Amino acid sequence: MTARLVHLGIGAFSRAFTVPLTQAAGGWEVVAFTGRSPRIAEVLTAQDGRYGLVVRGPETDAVELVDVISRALPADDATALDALLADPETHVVTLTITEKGYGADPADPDAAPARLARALRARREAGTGAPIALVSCDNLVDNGRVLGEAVIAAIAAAGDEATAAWFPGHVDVVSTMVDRITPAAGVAEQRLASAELGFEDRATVVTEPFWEWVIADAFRGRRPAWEGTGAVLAADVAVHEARKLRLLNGAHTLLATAGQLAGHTTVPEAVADPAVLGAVRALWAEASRTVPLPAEELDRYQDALLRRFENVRLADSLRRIAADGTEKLAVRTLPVIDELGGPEQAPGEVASVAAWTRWVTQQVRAGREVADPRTAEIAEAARIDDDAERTRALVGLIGGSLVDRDALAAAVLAAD
Ligand code: CS2
Repeated sequence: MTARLVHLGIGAFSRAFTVPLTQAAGGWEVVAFTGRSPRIAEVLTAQDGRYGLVVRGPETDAVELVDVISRALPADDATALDALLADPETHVVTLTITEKGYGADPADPDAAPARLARALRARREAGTGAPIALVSCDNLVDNGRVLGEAVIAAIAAAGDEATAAWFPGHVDVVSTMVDRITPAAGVAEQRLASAELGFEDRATVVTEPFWEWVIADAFRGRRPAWEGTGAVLAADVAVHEARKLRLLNGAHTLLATAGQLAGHTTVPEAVADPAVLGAVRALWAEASRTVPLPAEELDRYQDALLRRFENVRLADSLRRIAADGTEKLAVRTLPVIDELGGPEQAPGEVASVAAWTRWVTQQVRAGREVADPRTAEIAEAARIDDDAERTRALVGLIGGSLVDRDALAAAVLAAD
């Protein structure tokens, strides 16, 4: 019998990554819930959950059919989520809810942690004994722990002591490191997939051939045999998360703003610019010192990253990556500055913060909205005339508690 996996946050990334890998593992169906916008549920439902995955290499495209989604539902269908989690055939919930999804108010009934808290209550009340695993697939270090804390906080906010007591015996929270670059797909990719697959595909995703998934080996219940597809089950995911977040994502965040300031629009254009590439290399040299892996392995990883960034056919957009800077700098950049002993010891990382402050200022002053959970505060801060005051205000909006903000603002000003 087919086992069931529920996914929360069915955006392009999960359609290019966790969903096709779950299909490849075999024997599972996926029920997908959207993020805040219900649109993709309508699109997927209209095409029976099927869509095309365009795998775009440096020279050729391959189109794969993904047809493992049995139902696609809007995030606010709480009745469906509760019923699905109460069902013993549901063993796994994967999540791609982005960094901001984890910081949501635990009492916000529309946010993923509170939705899960309620659905877990339904599972407990139904007397479903089978363990269930909540698997975070977002770009955060220790994402399983962060997810577990967010859900437990939501259970507490609901005053649900019975589910809080039941949780440790029935729910596993699992960390994973996820990696597959997935730019936004356009009409050209939809046409390509539609022609190959023989139906009008409006949910096409485009991605690179490379992918890497390291999953904590922490399931008491059933799970797809992802290791059969090439995913790695590991005792320790943290070191891989640090490697990927600080080197790949850290460089992306720098490229996104420094690249746009230098007049580029895509990742391959930005890394072809020697000045921008020099800044990436400086950031990598610092970040590498904080990742406990052999130097040769980190060197090889950087070379491989560069090859991926250079894929001109993928042409990942810098504007897409520049979104949510206050959340991304908090997990990709500030921890390195902190671990190296402060801004003075990490000029390459400080340059990324400086590029972000300059880029948001430029955007706001050109009348463009910066996509970020703190967009209104960014707009207000970016309009401050005094350089020192503006820098302090902007740096103060970056999330997390690491790194003294006055020292960081001073270093950013000195870097300008
Ligand atoms: C990017 C990521 O949007 C971003 O901030 O850095 O989406 C990146 O492409 C993925 O993490 C690659 O695995």
